[in-house]
Amino acid sequence: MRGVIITLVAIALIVDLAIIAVLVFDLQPPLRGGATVTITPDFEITVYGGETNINGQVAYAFGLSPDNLTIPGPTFEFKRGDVVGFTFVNVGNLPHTFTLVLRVDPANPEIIDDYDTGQIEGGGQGRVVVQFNQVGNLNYQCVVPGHAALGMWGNITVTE
Ligand SMILES: [Cu+2]
Repeated sequence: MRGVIITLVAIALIVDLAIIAVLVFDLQPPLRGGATVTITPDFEITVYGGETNINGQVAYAFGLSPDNLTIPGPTFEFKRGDVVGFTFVNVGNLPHTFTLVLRVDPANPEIIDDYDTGQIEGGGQGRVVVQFNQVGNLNYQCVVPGHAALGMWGNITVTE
């Protein structure tokens, strides 16, 4: 009997944590492109990213043009409800990602839902479509370990 109760408490905790995770940033629906896209973006943004040189230093960064990558990357400001299609173009040679995260963490990023291009090879492109349903601040980064520490991250703000 005690085992059953402990199991039920554990299940209840897991359910609670899952609900909290959804409420932390309610981004719907988790779209990846292709046949799964069911809504049309209000905005299309092309984000470039890869290895570059900033002030003579090797840097990994994002930008709005291939020859202007910055640390941090461009700040995006949206209104609640905006549907945004991000196309990520890897202008570097190494694999990189464009990924929405709760906060920048080069080693253990907390990826929001499924908003992650996955690793895109040099010269390749990935896509993420997001509806921003909640006011708040979040980040994007490359989730290849260590890349955010070299500069591959940026801010997203959602206002009412
Ligand atoms: Cu990267």
